[in-house]
Amino acid sequence: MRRSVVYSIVASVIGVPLHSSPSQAEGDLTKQQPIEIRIQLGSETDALRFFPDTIRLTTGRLYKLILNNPSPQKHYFSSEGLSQAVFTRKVQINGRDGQPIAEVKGSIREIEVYPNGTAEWWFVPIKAGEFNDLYCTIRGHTEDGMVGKIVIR
Ligand SMILES: [Cu+2]
Repeated sequence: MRRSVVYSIVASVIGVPLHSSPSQAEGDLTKQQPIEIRIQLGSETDALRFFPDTIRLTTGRLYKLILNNPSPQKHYFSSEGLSQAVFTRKVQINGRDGQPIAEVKGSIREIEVYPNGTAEWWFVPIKAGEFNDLYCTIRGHTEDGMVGKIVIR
């Protein structure tokens, strides 16, 4: 009996995992250094805009979308198209001192950011597309121009 076979049997008996979990797989795209993109939701003077309002991404790269709200009111970052085109690694919520206070895992479609708040959306785009459905879902904000476009190549 070869040593690896013996190890397999012993490992299965004593419950040692033979393989690392999928999230630690070799070649895992989410282990790249993230490309940071800062997006402002609104402004200090309460402009109802995303800055910038066009976001360009490339498939297969890890991004850290830093969503910051410097305005006096809350805003949403919502795009069904983007949510369907990316694999989310996590959303990280930071406290006022910039230190992380929570991480959210799983599919994300919409993020609400409160005044002076920041959330980081870490994801890998997995399919190309052009999405004109970025908007803030608060009543009146879309109509006033709080919309944007996401281009994935
Ligand atoms: Cu808004």
